[in-house]
Amino acid sequence: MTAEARRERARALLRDAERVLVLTGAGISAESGVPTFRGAGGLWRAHRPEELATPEAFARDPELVWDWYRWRRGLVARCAPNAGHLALARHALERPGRVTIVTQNVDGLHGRAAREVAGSGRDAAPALPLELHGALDRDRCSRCGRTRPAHGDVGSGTATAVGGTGVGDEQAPAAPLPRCASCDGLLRPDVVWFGEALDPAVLDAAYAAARTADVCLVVGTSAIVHPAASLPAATLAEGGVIVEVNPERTPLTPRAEVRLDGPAAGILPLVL
Ligand code: BV8
Ligand code: ZN
Repeated sequence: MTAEARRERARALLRDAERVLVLTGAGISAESGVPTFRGAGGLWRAHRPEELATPEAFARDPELVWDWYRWRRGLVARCAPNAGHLALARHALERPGRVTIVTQNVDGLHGRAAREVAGSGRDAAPALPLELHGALDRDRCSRCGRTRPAHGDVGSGTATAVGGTGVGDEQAPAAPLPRCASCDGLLRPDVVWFGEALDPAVLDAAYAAARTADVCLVVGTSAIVHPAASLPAATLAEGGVIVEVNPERTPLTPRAEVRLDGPAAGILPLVL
């Protein structure tokens, strides 16, 4: 089947679908400049996510983990939604209640795309994603659970982010660890680390959408992190089909009705 024939097949499946579940991973943000986790650019400043995105790492060295997340916040704050995010947001806004976007990403780019496409006149809600793994730009108290937007903490993790002159004083003392305004507990990024449970309400909503979807559109995920990677199987189990957008094959590829082989920012605008 030619690439265009595959795209036509995907268009037909998405056009005829009453309900669509979209599952996205780091690959959809690659063209926005956000490193993926396991791809070639999958290093986050010489750290692998599996080694720092864990409660053990945070307990062992909260300063290192906070410095890493501050650096990531700074990097993501300089990125913007790409044509793939915008095409998905437009698709969801045109079909309110029929398209559910579920993301493993914590970069907030789907939410920014939804608000950008909706503009000031429309409600962005139909295109806002279920964020399975939390959000980089939110803090949570490790003691009482209260959350807050990441105040001015969107630093680049370097001296300038902590009030240093920023001129060559990269080794400025790290910022004091952020503490909860209510209970003085140590704050942490409000993301789900490896070994931590996902928010049950978010996961239940994602599974409900997966079970009722005619099509599960899987974009830019290596499909190895669970439980996220098991959502497409829930669509298959109820008779739905998988459409995969990824330049590489994944464990889901053999079960996909069609795989569109290429970058999300190029393919999604052609298909949605
Ligand atoms: C849990 C937030 C239990 C933090 C993240 C052994 C077997 C099975 C499971 C496990 C196991 N050992 C451990 C587990 C469980 C573990 C897991 O699945 N590990 C994996 C590595 C095997 N899962 C967990 O720990 C989860 N929790 O199981 O809890 C429990 C239950 C009850 C009570 C207590 C405990 C929690 C998982 C969440 C971890 N947090 N992130 C942070 O970001 O700092 S996960 C992290 O990986 C990101 O969220 C990321 O999104 C996610 C998945 O990665 P991908 O998104 O797929 O990204 P990746 O780089 O891998 O792939 C990119 C893809 O894009 C590639 O395919 C590439 O080809 C493609 N691509 C590249 N460019 C483009 C593109 N596609 C399109 N366009 C492009 N331009
Ligand atoms: Zn607290």
